[in-house]
Amino acid sequence: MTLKLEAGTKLVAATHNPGKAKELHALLDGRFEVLTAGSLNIPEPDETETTFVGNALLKARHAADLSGQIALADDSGLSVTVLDGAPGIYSARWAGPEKDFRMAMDKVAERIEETGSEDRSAWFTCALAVAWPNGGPAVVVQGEVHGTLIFPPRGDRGFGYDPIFIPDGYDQTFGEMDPAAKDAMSHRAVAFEKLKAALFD
Ligand code: ITT
Repeated sequence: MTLKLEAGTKLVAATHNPGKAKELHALLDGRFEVLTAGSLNIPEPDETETTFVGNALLKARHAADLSGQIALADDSGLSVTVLDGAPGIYSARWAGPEKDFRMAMDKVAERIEETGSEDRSAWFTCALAVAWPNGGPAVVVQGEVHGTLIFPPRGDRGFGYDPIFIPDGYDQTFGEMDPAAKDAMSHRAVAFEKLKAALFD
């Protein structure tokens, strides 16, 4: 069986994060009729899996089954080398219920300081899953972008941990960069290219 997403297909973007939703809309680029999880009153599921891929699939299946439509979900996060990959799948949770990313970025800085290491390397991961409703098939891909962390945070564009992350080969943080430049090479863009190749190229 070949899975293909035809242009114009209705697709539920299964995210409650407005920063992500904006980037996913830019990547989907008018190709699909995008419905949002919020407008369909789809609640946020508990992210009980232990990997980005597992949580992306869980979120896509949840939204597809509740909406009866094909759903696209994103699970992503920042991993710090000297913190053994933390916060990783807990990236959103480090910001607490208030979603306070200034606090989360301070926590990353403190934890790195505590190690005594000079290593500031880190990477973002994005898993994207597309699931068909009613226990139908699913496709999941993953992309990464590597870079260096800088403190204090710089720039007010983007979302989440963007102001402390400088991708390799650039001198601005994701928080300072033009959003189109981020969308051309981010972990989300890399994952999206793989999804396109699998489902709609
Ligand atoms: P949904 O599950 O509703 O999509 P969420 O924010 O809970 O929203 P995740 O569980 O995937 O999503 O958490 C990912 C967190 O990692 C997110 O809240 C950001 O703080 C961070 N993150 C992911 N991609 C990022 C990016 O491109 N730039 C900055 N931070 C990012």
